[in-house]
Amino acid sequence: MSRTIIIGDVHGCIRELEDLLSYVGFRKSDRLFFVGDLVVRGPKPHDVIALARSLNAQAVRGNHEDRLLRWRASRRSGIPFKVGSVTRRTAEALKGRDWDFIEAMPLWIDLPEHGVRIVHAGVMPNIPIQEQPPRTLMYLRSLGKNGTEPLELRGDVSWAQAYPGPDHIVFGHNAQIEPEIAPYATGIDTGVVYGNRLTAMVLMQGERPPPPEHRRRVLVSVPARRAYFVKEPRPPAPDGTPSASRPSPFLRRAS
Ligand SMILES: [Mn+2]
Repeated sequence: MSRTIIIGDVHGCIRELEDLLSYVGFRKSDRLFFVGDLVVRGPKPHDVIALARSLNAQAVRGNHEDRLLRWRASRRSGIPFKVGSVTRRTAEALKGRDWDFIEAMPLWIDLPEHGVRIVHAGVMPNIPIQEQPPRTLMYLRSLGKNGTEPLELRGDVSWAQAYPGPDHIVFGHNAQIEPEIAPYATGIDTGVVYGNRLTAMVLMQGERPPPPEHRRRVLVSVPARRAYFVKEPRPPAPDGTPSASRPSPFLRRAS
């Protein structure tokens, strides 16, 4: 029987991806999907894309793939687009076929058999998917202004908790220690690149994600072998306001 396996943000962590595929007993008959951010920050961008390609996986576009593509476009057009050394190192490690794969990544993937829609970051509740700005789908983290404004920072209002369905959204981007479980959404970025875990949702043929109290039944994860990237707290904005109202759970502890 064919299963559907949706994997959280890999960020170049090839060994943990192999660990997870082996842990779930991945077979050729399974269908494999990724929530985006396959690369950048972790050690092996080319190996991750090559493995995804060889397993006929499909992936939605994450903010890191977006930045890689914008960087490459800028090199071709001559219009400057700044990226940091981490993104640049990944860009230089990618080969031609890796770029083809990244370029083909859509903004969302629908799996009607499971009532699931995969996006990288999230959606604005109550707006049809075709009307969501691409930037929202790749960068959204929380909601501002009484739930009407998309925010790219960690805020106090979760779009996932506010999202009313009916499609079940499986997403990444907002790395947490534990998967984020909402009535009609599941966040599966558990920060493998920061040394936490790599998580997947595994659905049997025709299975829909169970209600929140049973959601864990379809989630599996493997531990990171190490931390590959240390997240620094962002400096405050020039006017002195904090850059986010809630810090990332993966900020380096003050020593
Ligand atoms: Mn992301």
